[in-house]
Amino acid sequence: MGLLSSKSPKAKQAQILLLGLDAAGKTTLLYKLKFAEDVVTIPTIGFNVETLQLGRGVSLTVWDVGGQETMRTAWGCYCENADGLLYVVDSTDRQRLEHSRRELEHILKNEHIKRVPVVLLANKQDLPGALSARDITRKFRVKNLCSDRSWFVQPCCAVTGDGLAEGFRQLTASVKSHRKSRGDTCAFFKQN
Ligand SMILES: Nc1nc2c(ncn2[C@@H]2O[C@H](COP(=O)(O)OP(=O)(O)O)[C@@H](O)[C@H]2O)c(=O)[nH]1
Ligand SMILES: [Mg+2]
Repeated sequence: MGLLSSKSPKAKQAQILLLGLDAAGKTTLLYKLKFAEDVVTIPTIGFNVETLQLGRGVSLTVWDVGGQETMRTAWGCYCENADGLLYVVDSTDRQRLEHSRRELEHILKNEHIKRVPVVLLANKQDLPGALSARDITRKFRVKNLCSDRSWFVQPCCAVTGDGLAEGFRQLTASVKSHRKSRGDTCAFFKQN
């Protein structure tokens, strides 16, 4: 089943928030990981919640919160209990790049996700004219935005799945060390 392995009932879940502007590719990405297949997406009203098992006793609960203007005001409500943030960027949408950057800046100010690790997914790398991960890093001024936390920018294509496993792996590792640094026992990362 693609990236996913069978469910371990004992594994405690890390809460991962999946955000980004509408049409960035969040739902495509989520279902690519979950079902390892292509799905036809419709704009998300409210949110989808999915639990992914990524092996080694790690499972992630991903909140795919709708990205339209009206839903964006509600993003903050989902921050409580988040262990990590996946922020999806449409690397071809140059017009809304600054808009997307501002939304990320805004969400990172939420006190519930202070120092919570971030992985930016520079999505739609299959399309001509897509900005590279390096371009996105620079244009988002990620070093400044995320100076208080661990961050990583991962190029990916939600349609083919390229780069998704790497992005999740990176986030999982960062969440793990973040929780350790907070003194958490990190029980949910132990082998069950
Ligand atoms: N070419 C290409 N299209 C993508 C990619 N990811 C998503 N899409 C398309 O972008 C559109 C919006 O995707 P969706 O997952 O609904 O975005 P969401 O609003 O962020 O959930 C859909 O038509 C997807 O098929 C990608 O990596 N490459
Ligand atoms: Mg969606």
